Amino acid sequence: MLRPRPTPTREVVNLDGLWRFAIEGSAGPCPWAGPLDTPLEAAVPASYNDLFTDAAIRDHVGWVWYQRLVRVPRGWAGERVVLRLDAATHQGRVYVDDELVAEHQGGYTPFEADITRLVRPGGEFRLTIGVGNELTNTTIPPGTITVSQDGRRQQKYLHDFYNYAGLARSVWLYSVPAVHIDDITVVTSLDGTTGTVDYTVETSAPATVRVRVLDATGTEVAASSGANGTLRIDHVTPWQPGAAYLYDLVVDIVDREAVVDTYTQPFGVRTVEVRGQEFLINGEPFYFTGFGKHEDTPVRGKGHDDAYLVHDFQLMKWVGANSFRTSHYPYAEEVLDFADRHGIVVIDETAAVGLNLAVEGGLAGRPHRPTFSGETFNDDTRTAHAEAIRELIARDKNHPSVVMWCLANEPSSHEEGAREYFEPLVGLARKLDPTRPVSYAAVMFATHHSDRIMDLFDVVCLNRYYGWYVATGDLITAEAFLEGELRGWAEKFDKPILVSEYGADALPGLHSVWDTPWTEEYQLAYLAANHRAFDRAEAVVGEHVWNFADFQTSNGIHRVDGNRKGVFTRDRRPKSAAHALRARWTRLDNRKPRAAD
Ligand code: BDP
Repeated sequence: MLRPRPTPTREVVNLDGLWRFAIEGSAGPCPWAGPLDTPLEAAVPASYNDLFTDAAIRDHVGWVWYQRLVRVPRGWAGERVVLRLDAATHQGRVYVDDELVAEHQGGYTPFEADITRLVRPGGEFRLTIGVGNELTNTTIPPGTITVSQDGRRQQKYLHDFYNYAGLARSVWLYSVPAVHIDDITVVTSLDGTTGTVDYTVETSAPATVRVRVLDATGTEVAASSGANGTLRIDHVTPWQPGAAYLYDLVVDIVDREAVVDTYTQPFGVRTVEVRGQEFLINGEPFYFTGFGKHEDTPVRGKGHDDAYLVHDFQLMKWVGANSFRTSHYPYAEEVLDFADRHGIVVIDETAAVGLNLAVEGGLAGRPHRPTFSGETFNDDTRTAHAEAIRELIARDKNHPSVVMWCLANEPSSHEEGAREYFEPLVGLARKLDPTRPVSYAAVMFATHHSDRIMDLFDVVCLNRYYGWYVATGDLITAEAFLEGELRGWAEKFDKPILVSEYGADALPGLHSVWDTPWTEEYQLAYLAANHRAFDRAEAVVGEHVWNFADFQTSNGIHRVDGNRKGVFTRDRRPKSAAHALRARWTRLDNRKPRAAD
C-alpha cells in the first residue's frame, strides 16, 4: 500500500489537529448522524487515554468517537478523493456524513476509503471515526474482557505495556487521478558494482507505465517501460547500515506523451542473507546493537511525534545503536522512512504479542489453560494473525531499513499446537516476501529442548532475563545459565542468534555498592554479565537491550510507575547504563566483539 505523497498528479491534505471527542454512550446513540454532542476535544495524532483527567475515559473499554468537518479542495474536480487513516487502534469505523465508508481491524496498519461519490470539490463533509479498543482471543494482539462484580467491563491482556488506543497516527485526505498507480514493489540485489532493481507496478486500470531511477542528486541512472521489469544501476551506491543511500523510482502512467499519474517511491539497493550462523547485509556479517523500543511518550501515549522521532534517533546514534526492533507492533511509517534515510536497521514486528497462556502459570509453571485450542487461540486467531502479516508486509516491503520480519513476540512455542499454528504463517510470510529472513522472539519458558517451531525460522531470536526474572540478583549464576542456553540453541539449530531482549529495571538515582536489583549499578552489572556471555558464544549476531526507554504499563501489573528497564528514562535522560553501552557499542563498527577484545 502506497503512502500518500504529493506529486504533480496528487494532492494531500493532512487532517491532524483537534477533533471533537466522546466515549461511547456519552454522545447519543448515533453520533455520526449529526454533530457530536460533547464538550471534549482530542488531539490527533495521540492516544486519548492520558489526555484527560477522567478515569472513565482512561479505563474505557469499547468505542470512542472522533469528529471534525473537512473541506475538499475545490481544485479536485474529476479526481478520486481518498481518506486514509495511518492507524486506528485497535478497530476503526469511518463515516462520511451518515454513511459508513470503511471498517478495519488491527491497530497499527493503515486503511483507506475512496469517498469520491459522497463528496464534492469545494464542499464540506462531516467525518466521524469510531475507534474501538477491545482485545479478544481473536484479535491481534489478543486479550480478554471481564466484567467485575460491580459491573465494570475490564480489559485484560497478556502483555505488560499499556493498552493505549485512539487515533495515534495521522489522518489524510488525498486525491488521485481516475486511472492511477495502486501499488509498487521494489526488490533489489547487488552484482559486483551493479545494482539490480526488480520492480512491479499495479495500476487501477490497464495503462502504459514508464519508470526512471534517479540518484540522490536527481540524475537519471536507469529507465524502462512496462508494469514490471528489471533495471540495472551501474556503479551503484548501496544502502548500508550507518551509510544510507536512497534512489527514487519515479513511476509514470502515460497516455501518449501526457503523464496521467506519477508517484515517486524511494528505495535503497541492498541485500540480506542468512548463511550458516551469520547474518549478512550486502554480503558482510552484520552485528546488531540496539534496542527493543516502544512507541510511548508522556501525554501522547502511542501518538506519533516527530520531535521524539528525531530525538530518539539522535540518542540511538549517540549510544552506538545500529538497529532496533519495532516491538511489539508495526511503528508509524514516518519512523521507517526516517530509518531508511539515516541508515538504521529495523526488525519489523507484527502486533502478535501475548499468544501465551503459560504466562498465567507464571515462572513457577503452575497449571494453565492450553494456549492453542478451540476456546483459546484458534483458527480465527490465526486468520487475524495472517491478515496482520499481510498488512505489515504490504505496507513495509519497500523499506531498505527493514531486514527481517518478526511474526510474533513470545508465543507459547513449546506448547502443543504451536507448530500447527505457526507453520502456515511462516509459509505465508515467505510467499509474500521471499527476500527477507523471518523470525519470532522466543520466551524464556521455551528452551532449545522444548521449543517446537524454531526450525521453521531463519534467525533464533531470544528474549532472556537471566539475572532479572531468573537468578535475580545472582549474576554469576545468570551468566553461566545464559551461556549454556546460547550454546544449546547454536548446537541444535546452527542458525544465527540475536538476543532480542535482555534487561533489568533500574530507578534512576538509586545506587548501591552491592548487586542490588533496581539500582543503576545493578543494571550496569547485569548488562556486562550478559555481554560476556554473548562475546563467548560465536553464534550470537546481535544484542537488543530491553528497552530503549522506560514505558507505561497496565495497572494490573506490578511495576513502579511503568516498566523501568529503559536505558533512558521515559523523558529520554540517560541512566548510567547508557554510558556503558555507548563505550561498548561505539567501537564495534557493526562487527561482533570477541571475548578477548
Ligand atoms: C518480555 C516481553 C516485554 C516485557 C518484558 C519485561 O517481551 O514486552 O516488557 O518481558 O518484563 O517478556 O520487561
